[in-house]
This record gives sequence, C-alpha cells and structure tokens, in this order.
Amino acid sequence: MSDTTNAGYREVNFDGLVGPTHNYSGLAHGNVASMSHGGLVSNPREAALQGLDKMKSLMDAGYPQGVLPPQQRPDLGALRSLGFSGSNREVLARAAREAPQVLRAVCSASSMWTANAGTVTPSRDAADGRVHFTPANLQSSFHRFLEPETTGRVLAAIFHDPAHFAHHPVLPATPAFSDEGAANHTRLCAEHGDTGVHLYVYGRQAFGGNPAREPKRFPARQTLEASQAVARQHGLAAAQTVFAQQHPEAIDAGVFHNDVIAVGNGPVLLYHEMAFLDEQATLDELRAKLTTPLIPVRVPSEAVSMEDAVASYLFNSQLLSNPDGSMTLVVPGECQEREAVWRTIQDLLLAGHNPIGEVIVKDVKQSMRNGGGPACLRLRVVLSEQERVALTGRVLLTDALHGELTAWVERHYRDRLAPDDLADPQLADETLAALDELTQLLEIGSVYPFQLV
Ligand code: SUG
Repeated sequence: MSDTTNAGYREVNFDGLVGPTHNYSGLAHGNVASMSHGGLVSNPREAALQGLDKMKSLMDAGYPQGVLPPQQRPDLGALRSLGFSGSNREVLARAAREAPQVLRAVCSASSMWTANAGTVTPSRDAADGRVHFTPANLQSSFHRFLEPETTGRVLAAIFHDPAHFAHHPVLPATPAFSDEGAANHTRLCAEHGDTGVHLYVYGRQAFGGNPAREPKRFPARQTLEASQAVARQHGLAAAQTVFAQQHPEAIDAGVFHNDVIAVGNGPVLLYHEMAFLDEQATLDELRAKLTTPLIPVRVPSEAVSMEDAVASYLFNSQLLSNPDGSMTLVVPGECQEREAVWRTIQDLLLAGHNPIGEVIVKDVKQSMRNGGGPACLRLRVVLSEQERVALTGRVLLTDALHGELTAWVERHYRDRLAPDDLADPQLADETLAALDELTQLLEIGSVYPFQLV
C-alpha cells in the first residue's frame, strides 16, 4: 500500500451462487451463447459447484471472496401479476400450457451474474465516505427485469450499516434509463485504496443520440443517461468520471456488455481494439483524469478476432491485484480451446510490458453456455477493513462456509434440468426449501418474497 490513508482497502469479489433452476432457455437476445444453447439440458448442481470452486480457488490464492445468494425462482409472484391464478401448482401448469416462454423467464437463474446486480462506488471516492450501491434495473429483458427488487433487499441486508453503506433507488425501468450495472462500469486507480476514476461504457444515447452510431442487429443495453444518473446518485464529480460509447459493431457481434470486451483493474485497462467507438478520446480522457499513469493493454483484431473474443470470453476475465504489484488474470477454460486466444495470452499479455504475471484457468462452462464468464459471476466491492467488519451475515467465504455451501448444493440441487422440467411443481418446492435453509446458513435474515408474506 502506498500510504496510510488507503491501508486496509481490498477488493472483495461477491460471486453469485447459481440457483437450483439454472437452465438454458435462449432468453437473451444479442447474447450469442444464450441464443445458441437454448433448449439444452442443464446441470444446476454442476453449475453451482463450478461457481463455488472458482470462489474457493481465489480465496485459497489470497483474494477476499464474498458470496451473494440466488433469487426465488420460479417467480410465482410475477406469474400471478400476469394473471395466472389459483394454487402454485395451478399457476405453473397454466403458465406452462399457455405461455411457456414466460414460464422459462420466471425460472431463470440469471441473478448468478452479479456483475449485473448493480453499480458500486467505493467509499474512497464518495464525498460522504460511504460505499454507494444502485441495483441495476435490467429492463432490457423480462427475465432479468425480475431481479432488482430482491437484489436491492439482498444488498441492503448485507451492506446494512448506514454508517458505512448507502443504497440508492433502481433507475426508472424504461428504455431511456436502461441499466445493466457494473458490467458496464470499470474503476481505474493506482491501488484499490487510492481515489479512482470511473469509466462508464454505454451502448446508446436515449435523448438526442445519433442512430447512425447505434448497433443495427442487437440491442444496446446501457444508455448514457442511465450511467450519468448512477454517477449523479453516487455524488461523483465530472473530474472522477469518463463516459465512453461502446463500439456498435462490437454489440452487433455479440458483445452485449462492455465486460465482454474490456476489463480494468488498478491502472490497467485490458481491451480489444473494437471496445470503444472512440478509442483515442477514451484513453486521453482517462489519462487526463487519472492521478496515476494509465497502462492500456490493447488487443488488436489481428491477434484476437471479434468472433474469438466473443466465443472465448477472454475479456470476461477477472484481473486481480497481488501484494507485489503484479496482477493475475482469471480466464474461462474456453480461452484454452482457441489457439489464437491462448497464444495472445502467452505472447501479448504474459510476456508484454504490463503487470499481468499469471493466468488461472477456471471451468465455468455451465454459466458460459448462457453467456456468463468469470467476470459476469462477480460483483466487485472495494471495502476498507472497517467496512468488511461492518458486513452483516456470513458472506465472506471461509473453508467452513465453502464446505457448508457445497453440502447444501449437493443436498438440494438436481443434476439435470430440461426446459420442460420447469413446470414441475416439485422443483418450486425444492427451491423454496433450499433457499430458506440458505438464508439461515448465510445469516442474512428474510430477503425472499416467500419469507416476507
Ligand atoms: O444477461 N444471460 C445473461 C448473461 C449475463 C452476463 N453478464 C455479464 N456479461 N456481465 C444475459 O444475457 C441467459 C439466460 C437464458 O438464456 O436462459 C442470460 O440471461
């Protein structure tokens, strides 16, 4: 640590536990993996264990690791609000018969991708010295629009102490304020405990934007107006923020979030040359606002094509800081399967002039088939030691908690789920029993609709 004011700050990665209804329903338009794997049989148990294994590997390597619970699915409340009535069994049966796509949506375990849970500003950057949170409205798709209410309750339960944590309302859930959270936000700084500059990447401008500069094929999920509103809620000044437009061609190639094409950590920005519409202006503004030299690590298309970037999720890696100043890149197993990508990791990243000194490969294939890599599965929260102590619940991973969560998954999760199984009323009962036990295990109190009635 460079001075005493930043002593004790660490980045804690809060990974989303994969829920018991993890399935492949092809729900996410513009997400190539989700679109191509819809209809496959999933393995929720394996998915949850892969996630827990990633968390444990990083904890064992010395990185503070947190965990966030999954959501209540099927979302029977959502089905009822859409006019399905009667007993739970009747609601599920009628939805399966009359609106199977709606049933699939209310069963999605998409809250596992906690990079979309919300946007977080560390206390070091906030005028009031508190950590600020805004749950993302995820209004781009129905299955994800169902998440923010419970997300807000979960974040408020864990980051409960008002002396340290401030929670803001979800932005209006309407296209002008379309918000997908931290997946489109990167904080750059010298070290985590130093003040940072916030890079917000948006896909389109809602008011007065130029349609010629927007994607043609797939939707832009983040608006400039949403990013600006979050920065405003968190009290960030213009000197602390950079707003950059994502390259529309990248969105049209399947880059539905910025974290599919760029990742930053400390002063390092690892990105594909097609990440930003105006690369030079984005780098210039970051350089002007940062108090430390920016270390851009640019990957050109000739090294990794857009297709390889989207298929391998190279940029959906976690970039983690080590005490000696070096960084570790946590990549999905798919990076090893594409020769150009693996070669780029060796030649350009590991051998290049940058702090990346190590690569860890993790298998998160169950999540990857729905378009969620290592970085999607975690929400980064930089916390001081005092703030870590102020957390509510057992949410920081230990060997004991990892063991209990593993046993919990093995007790409750199925190892096979086809889209047609989602109407099984027993699945709903199993899930509620599992989640009730989980809130006790994590000691976070009642956060689910079924616990609040
Ligand atoms: O929103 N997939 C998610 C993946 C989110 C990845 N997150 C980040 N890049 N940060 C999405 O597209 C697919 C669900 C299905 O098809 O069943 C899904 O929602």
